[in-house]
Amino acid sequence: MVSLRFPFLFSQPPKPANNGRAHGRSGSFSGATVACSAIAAAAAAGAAVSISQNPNNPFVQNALNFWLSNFSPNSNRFSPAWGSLSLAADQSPVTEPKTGVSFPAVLGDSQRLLGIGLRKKSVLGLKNIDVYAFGVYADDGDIKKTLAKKYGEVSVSELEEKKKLIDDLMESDVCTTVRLQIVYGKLSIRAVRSAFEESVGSRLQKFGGSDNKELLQRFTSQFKDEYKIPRGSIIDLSRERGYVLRTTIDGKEVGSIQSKLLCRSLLDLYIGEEPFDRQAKDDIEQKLVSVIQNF
Ligand code: DAO
Ligand code: DAO
Repeated sequence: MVSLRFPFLFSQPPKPANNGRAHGRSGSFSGATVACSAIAAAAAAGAAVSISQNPNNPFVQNALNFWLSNFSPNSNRFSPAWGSLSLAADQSPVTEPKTGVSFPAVLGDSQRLLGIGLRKKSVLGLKNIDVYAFGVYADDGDIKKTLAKKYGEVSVSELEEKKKLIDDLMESDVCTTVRLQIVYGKLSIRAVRSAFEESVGSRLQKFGGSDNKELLQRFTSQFKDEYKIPRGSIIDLSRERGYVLRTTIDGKEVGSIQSKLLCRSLLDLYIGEEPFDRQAKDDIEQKLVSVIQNF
């Protein structure tokens, strides 16, 4: 009897999403990948049934070889094409339902949208305002090189494994972009600075321990008082190779700062332990798992 890794696949059925809200948000971009996985699962199930009936049938053997080379999580033979195919298949933009803001599925050819969410802020404890919608992107090739190798063979459905995976993404040198699309119409640079000092500042403290005022100031001093960030502005915060955090506003570069701690702290706002939007973090985690398992 041939030894197969089917249990891996069967213990990991592709989950389109964990609830209705997530499905509404991510359905259009995860659909293709999920459909492919479902075909793979069906093919595997078919092969398994046939094998138990007649393992020497050449048709069955061919089908099995095909499945093993194309869909086995440990196989590298066809995976580059498979990887880029699934990136190309995930082409439809995703719209954040509350604000109607839309995010492209792919940024700069190789960064794939993992999930979207909403940053709210409570003002004087009285009302909650929607400040911006965000999308988290990560480089497909980097995910493959750095994370798929490590997690491709383990069952990432385990909560503990998911936590390690997301921690690894935050710590790693995988190129990522957090795109912010401003929806609040009265955002002042002063408010941005003070929000940043509070949110990122607390993370710098948490992960860096010592005094990080200088780093914080270096970052906030990039935002000149004369900048305008009206509703509709797009701010990209990109972690580039070597832990360089590059900020652009509407495509224009504002500045770059090399700091692993700063990069880590920024990503923590969206995918760390106390994210701005918990549902977004869950969706991102889920999407990352499915990307890794479909390489
Ligand atoms: O107008 O008083 C007010 C509310 C301002 C809220 C500002 C929140 C800023 C959040 C950071 C935005 C980063 C682009
Ligand atoms: O939401 O609390 C938060 C912080 C988000 C990071 C903000 C980076 C802002 C860069 C904007 C420059 C505007 C001139």
